[in-house]
Amino acid sequence: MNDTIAAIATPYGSGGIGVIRISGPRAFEIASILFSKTRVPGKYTADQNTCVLVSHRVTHGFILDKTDLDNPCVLDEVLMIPMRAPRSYTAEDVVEIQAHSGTIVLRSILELAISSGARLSEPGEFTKRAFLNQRIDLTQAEAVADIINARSVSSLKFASSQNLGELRLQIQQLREPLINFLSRLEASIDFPDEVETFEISLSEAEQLDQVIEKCQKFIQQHNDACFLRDGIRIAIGGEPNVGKSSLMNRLLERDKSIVTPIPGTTRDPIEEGLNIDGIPFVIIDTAGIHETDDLVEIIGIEKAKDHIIDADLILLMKESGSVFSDKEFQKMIPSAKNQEKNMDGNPDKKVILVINKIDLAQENSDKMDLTSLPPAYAKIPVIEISALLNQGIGQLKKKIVDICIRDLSMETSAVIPNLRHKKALELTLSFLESVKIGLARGQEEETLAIDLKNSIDSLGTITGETASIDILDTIFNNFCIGK
Ligand SMILES: Nc1nc2c(ncn2[C@@H]2O[C@H](COP(=O)(O)OP(=O)(O)OP(=O)(O)O)[C@@H](O)[C@H]2O)c(=O)[nH]1
Ligand SMILES: [Mg+2]
Repeated sequence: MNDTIAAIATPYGSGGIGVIRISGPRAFEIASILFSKTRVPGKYTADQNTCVLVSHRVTHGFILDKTDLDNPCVLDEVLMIPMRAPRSYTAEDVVEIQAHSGTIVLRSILELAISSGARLSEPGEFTKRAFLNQRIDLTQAEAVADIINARSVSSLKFASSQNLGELRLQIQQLREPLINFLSRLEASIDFPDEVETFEISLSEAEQLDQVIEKCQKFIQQHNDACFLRDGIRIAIGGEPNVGKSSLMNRLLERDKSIVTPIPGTTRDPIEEGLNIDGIPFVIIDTAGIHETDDLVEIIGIEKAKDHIIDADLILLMKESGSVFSDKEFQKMIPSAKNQEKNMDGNPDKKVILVINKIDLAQENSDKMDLTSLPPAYAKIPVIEISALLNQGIGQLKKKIVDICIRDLSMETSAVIPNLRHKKALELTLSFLESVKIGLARGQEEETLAIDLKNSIDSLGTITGETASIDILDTIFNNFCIGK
């Protein structure tokens, strides 16, 4: 923390602008060694340049390589943005140099900064410094990584609200009543003569229940949001040749899966990311499910069934005019027990029946009567399409979004804990449950105090107040260099 770090903050490669970031006590000094307001080297001394670097004022100038003092040369024309502590990203003195973006030019400027006294930063070190200088908490630092890695507008919105400190605030609100409760408990341990047998007050009991409830809600929100972070998994399943691969290609708007008139074309499951209305999905084309002796197909069918069980949404495909039976439905949507688990006990909830090849039905003028489907199919939404003629695909996409979003209970402004937060919340819950059981059984105050303290500490690991070095390393090592 006492040294000055530097890194290229923008991606490698050619581009309009590339940024070099310098942070630490010598940032201004190092920047002014490299910088000159004039392209005529030597006209300005380093001292004069130091005066030029006024905090939070963009300054135009040139980066000079003065390795050969008699013959200094201009490396690039740049804009310099000096920011005095604590009004910077790291809360230290920071200088950002906006140069032209090219691997060689940026590396050369970085090397100059390093030879002038800076050290190449570790991954995530700028953000780590912002955290250690208490400008941001751990949830905000993690949100920075989430913003960079966001794969959809909705995950970006969640990350941004976390970046503004919303989760930190809510975790602090959970810790507060627990800390108050603990101090009263400790007082009764420390001054047994003054405090009679400890009893939890009505409001403390209520607050404890509220904290437990809130932790449970956070965990639920994490589970819901996994959909949005990792993509909602949609498996396309059905008998061979019904047009599953054709539908996959239509949804992706490109030819990803092989389509042929030969039944059994798709063997291995084929996965691809897809964005509909800013929501990330992962779509999986699977082998056609049917009875077969072909060993390769059998393996493919097993994989297909696994994907169908794991999927958040199943597009069950049938050909227009084909026969529908409950028995076949059970075969296509295997392991009803697992499905019930996936679908909150309602197996009809996340299947869309996709009737394909309606172009053929129209030709034969024998459109299906969808009102008399057997019971297993009766409750699920039906969309008719022609994958070949690209008909009904927009309607299907709309249905997919409706069904998936309907199930997400949270609002877009909700605070979403990540997996690390979720584990800490689960630990907090287990300690709080022990406190509750202990209170009910009239356990000694010392034991209650230990459980309560542990619950407070585990909440503290979320914001970083009680996070260990290991946790910090794991988080910041996942960042890129320059962030
Ligand atoms: N007329 C018509 N033909 C279609 C339609 N959709 C797909 N097909 C044709 O049906 C045949 C099978 O299509 P695929 O997409 O390969 O079917 P699949 O379900 O992936 O087949 P498998 O991988 O073998 O299980 C191909 O010849 C497609 O051109 C459609 O909407 N109308
Ligand atoms: Mg196929």
